[in-house]
Amino acid sequence: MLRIGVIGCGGMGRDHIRRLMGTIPNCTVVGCADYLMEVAQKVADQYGIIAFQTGEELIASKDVDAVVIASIDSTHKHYILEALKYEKYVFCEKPLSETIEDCEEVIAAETKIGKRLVQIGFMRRYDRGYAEMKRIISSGELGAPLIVHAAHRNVTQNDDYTTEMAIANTAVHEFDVIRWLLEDEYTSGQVLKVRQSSCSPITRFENPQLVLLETASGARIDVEVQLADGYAYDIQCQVVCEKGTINLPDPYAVTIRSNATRSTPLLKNWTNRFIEAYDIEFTQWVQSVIDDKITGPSSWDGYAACITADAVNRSRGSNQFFPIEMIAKPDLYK
Ligand code: ISE
Repeated sequence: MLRIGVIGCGGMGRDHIRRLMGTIPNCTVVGCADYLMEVAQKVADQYGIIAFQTGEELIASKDVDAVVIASIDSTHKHYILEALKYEKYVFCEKPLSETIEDCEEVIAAETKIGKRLVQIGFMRRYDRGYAEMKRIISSGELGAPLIVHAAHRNVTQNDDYTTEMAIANTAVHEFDVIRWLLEDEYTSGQVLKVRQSSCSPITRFENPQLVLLETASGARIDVEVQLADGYAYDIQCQVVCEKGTINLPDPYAVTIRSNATRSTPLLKNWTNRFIEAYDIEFTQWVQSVIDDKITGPSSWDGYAACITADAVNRSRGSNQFFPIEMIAKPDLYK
């Protein structure tokens, strides 16, 4: 039984506690922490677990074998480094961090230990649709991938969401999953301003935005990012290869025939859209920690996504591609 501590008791943290306690084999959650102590206490009471006073205390506890971080993005680096101090396995929700320097610090700390201890929560890699797309691309049966068209549409976002977060917290999923699908690295990127949607709270963030990326092999990618699309949580991805195209399937949905109309409902949030992916992701993570060899998305992958988001965000307003230049890849991640 792997004993897990969860830092961050917001929507994602609570969903992970539910999953780790109810669905995922060979593990249990022993405690949680949140910067709002009363929130941590409420969740702890619900599950009969310990509410730690702080994330640091949770990480240091002898009762905690491995740590899950689902707190706000700006705290990720700190808690990862803290977990690395104790050489504990740590699963951190994406993004690894908001800054390149933070990512490099995590990479330096992990390579110093000389063992992969960090996994980043890029759950889309565990989605059956994306996994099948990767299998087809890697098989080479459709030839080389040339172009990717992707759309990441949210119904709504929190009050504190910003234009930059649409890239660093939302489109970061596409940055990871497309790089993984294509097995290619980005060389440059930019974001374009688009006619603004009346569904957006315009004063808060730009919506939509259009991201363009180039890869080392010359593939081109466009990602439409919407934070307030006015209809559903909708994730689309099409990879155009030399001999055919591959499309991400929509999630399972029943067909309703009524009122002279045939319809299929769409989902409203990511926790439902990727529920199976999260389950597979955590099942594999727990097993890999027990086996003492993690294989999921690494700090390096978190860094690659972050450096891409950084270049894209810096390009805003310039109408130019900004270079994406990574440091040399440490052996640990090869
Ligand atoms: C959120 O943090 C996620 O990870 C979701 O998958 C994404 O769709 C959303 O935009 C993010 O805020």
